[in-house]
Amino acid sequence: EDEPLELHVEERKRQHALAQEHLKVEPVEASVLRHVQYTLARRHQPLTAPDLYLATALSVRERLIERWTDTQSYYTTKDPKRVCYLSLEYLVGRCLQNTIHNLGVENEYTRGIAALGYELEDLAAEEHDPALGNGGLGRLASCFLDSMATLNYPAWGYGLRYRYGMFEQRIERGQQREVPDYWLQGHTNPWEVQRLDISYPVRFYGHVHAVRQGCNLRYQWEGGEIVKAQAFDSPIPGYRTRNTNTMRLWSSCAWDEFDLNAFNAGQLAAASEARVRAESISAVLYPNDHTDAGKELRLKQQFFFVSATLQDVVRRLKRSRRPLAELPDKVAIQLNDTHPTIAIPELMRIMLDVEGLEWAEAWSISTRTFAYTNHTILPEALERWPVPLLERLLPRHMQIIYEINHRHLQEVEARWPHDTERLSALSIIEESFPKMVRMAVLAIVGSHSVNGVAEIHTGLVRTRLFPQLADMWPERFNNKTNGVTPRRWLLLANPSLAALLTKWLGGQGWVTDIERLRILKAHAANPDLQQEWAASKRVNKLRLADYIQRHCGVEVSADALFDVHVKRIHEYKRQLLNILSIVHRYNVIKAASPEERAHMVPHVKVFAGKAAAGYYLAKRVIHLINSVAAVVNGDPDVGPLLKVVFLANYNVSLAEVIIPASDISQHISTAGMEASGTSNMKFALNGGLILGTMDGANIEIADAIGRHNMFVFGAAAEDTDGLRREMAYQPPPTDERLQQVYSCIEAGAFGPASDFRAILDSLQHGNDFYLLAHDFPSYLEAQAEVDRVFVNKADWIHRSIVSASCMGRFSSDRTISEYAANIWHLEAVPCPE
Ligand code: B1H
Repeated sequence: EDEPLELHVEERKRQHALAQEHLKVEPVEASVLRHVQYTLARRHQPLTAPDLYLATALSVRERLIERWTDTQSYYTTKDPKRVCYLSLEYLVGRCLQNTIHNLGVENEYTRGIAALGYELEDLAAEEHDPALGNGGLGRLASCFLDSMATLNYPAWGYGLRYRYGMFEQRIERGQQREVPDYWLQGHTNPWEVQRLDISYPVRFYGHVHAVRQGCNLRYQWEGGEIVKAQAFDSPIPGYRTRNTNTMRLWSSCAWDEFDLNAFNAGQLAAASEARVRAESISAVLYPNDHTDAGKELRLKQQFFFVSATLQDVVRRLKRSRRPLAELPDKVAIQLNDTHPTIAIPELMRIMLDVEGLEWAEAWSISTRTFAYTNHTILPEALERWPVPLLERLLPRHMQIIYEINHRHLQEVEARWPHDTERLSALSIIEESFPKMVRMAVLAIVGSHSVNGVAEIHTGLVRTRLFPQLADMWPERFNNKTNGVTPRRWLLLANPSLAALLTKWLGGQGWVTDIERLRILKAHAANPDLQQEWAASKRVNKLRLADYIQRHCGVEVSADALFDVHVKRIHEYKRQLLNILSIVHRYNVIKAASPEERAHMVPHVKVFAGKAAAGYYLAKRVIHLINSVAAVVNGDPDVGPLLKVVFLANYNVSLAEVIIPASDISQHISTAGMEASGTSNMKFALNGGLILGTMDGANIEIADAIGRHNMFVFGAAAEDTDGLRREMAYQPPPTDERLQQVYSCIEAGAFGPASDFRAILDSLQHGNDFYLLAHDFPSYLEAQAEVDRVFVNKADWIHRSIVSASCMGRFSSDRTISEYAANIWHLEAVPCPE
């Protein structure tokens, strides 16, 4: 990237040819063994899987790096418009097989590794799965990076390199225990390069100093504490294209010069304290999905990564000798939720205080550069920072936010004179005690685009969350329905289905064009296809059954219906509704005659997901699931008719095992609360059917695959408010079956009732905000329908084929093309081979 523009093209071509030559003469085995010998320095020891994994990764990395450096210098030469995706979370997943597939060297590597006596798949499992994110929002960022590279967009992913990622979840005595995930320890990470030459100072605290310049005042932010942001780059290879983009993650450390002063003054203790404080900024990921804890360190993380990123962006613009006025023509910055919103006042500060631009021009540049994605309307997730905290930590930014707000409210006043209600609704500052900065309002005021992540969600953002802002700037609001990458979620995760698709669709074209799956729809009734389809599903179910056996010690049959509910544990996602219905199913089985039992569909209920460490009710739900599992699985009277398992430590690599194996997956959020959901797309793409509510992307999936191919139940989003009011006014009687479930738990059927008191209270004496009791009867009906269809194998497979074949719209390639065309105004820049 940093190669001078005038690099000799001829010389580069010669180097390239030499490297090609070199690659040709060195087969996989030799390259891997070279790394074992000379990089790992293990000549005389026997080959172990961890060593061989690392050597293989290093071998693959060499081929990757060549494409990467070529792409970066090609971008430098072409100097096209770029997009910078700013995200506090990335859930990358393991890299080895993804890289091998994208580079198209899977045959070579499979054979080479086999010759060394190992299976590539087993080596791949040695890789630690980096978990630098919470859930859907972080995984979406990684799917987007994959699509941007595959579609040849010049794109950068910027984020934080947490030393501790998402905690490792262990289940002990049925309960969650959090273990720190020190993912960098004990091995080198072959998928990143530390850029010692790329680092920036980031300031905190201090004061603002005003200086007179002619008849103007200029402001200068001074003093305080300076921390160093150090770049770590990871290559993001596109699928079967030379383009390889960069994910740049910042790591915090002490600023040496700053440190040295303290050292010289003999203040060693102070210096080492400063070092610890500096390093703490990128130390841990906050594991609070959907709750804004308002912690100072979190704000420091946000500003730290944003400041380093903007310095990087501005430096690159200047290096191409362009004025800041051209920024919006050269860079689009996408804010992944409000987490990086402090970038808006920071860019303003740079332009006003450092570059000397006037407000009007700076503001115009800024708003044309930024775009904001909203991912939730849950009030507890909407970020608000106390004004006193901002004044202390980022004094100049607070001033700028006040100025932005002042000008913004003047505009409001001009359009709607004397409308105080509107003024306070539209204000960036909430007049509470203490005053708060509403980051979402700041993000919308300071951007040219605000998008939701599914049709229904965008509608709710417009009408419920920010009606006055949508009124003011209707053209700013738009929808970009989420998508998932077919590379990781089909090609890699489901080799048997991938092989089937390649065979039936006449080649691998579907990997970058999953609309092609639609061709299969016409063949959904073809017995050959059906038979192969079922065989593929069975392979995946056996793989999951084996995992369950090894990790839970529970034997499950691949003939049973695999019913999966995996995602973060949250009240609105209603894992509780599911486990209550399982208790009901257990009651029904216990009461059934042998004759009735013979007609029942055996179920394997699979749960997985993490609860935020401080989320008490979510942790009780995990406990309840495990307690029910222990009783049900140990009841000889139930046998294979019902098994319940909770798989610990849900993450990307576990998802890759679970998703292809599902017959049914549950996406049963209270309507109106799940912005989109993305695993629903992954499941359907892998031939699983959906049991769900009319929420998030489920609605669009139902449209695409046909509503009769989905099992739908529950209240509609537009009815939830009314229902809550009615229930508060006149509580309806509880469904008898649900009442019986409560009684079983109360009676201690699953351990001391006191363990589940809080859960029962939330349902019986709370206001049933999440509408569990309301939706329970229709949920059971939908489940009965699932069982009826499942016994008709041909019908089931038909639905499975039709729904997978209609999922073309839910590729992140489609989503990214829409962002590029409508928000970023970006063109593809394919790097020549
Ligand atoms: C989503 C979050 C989120 N929405 C705050 N919001 C966080 C909010 O650490 N925090 O403070 C972390 C995450 N995550 C999810 O985004 C939605 O719930 C899903 O429905 C959606 O599919 C996903 C991607 O758009």
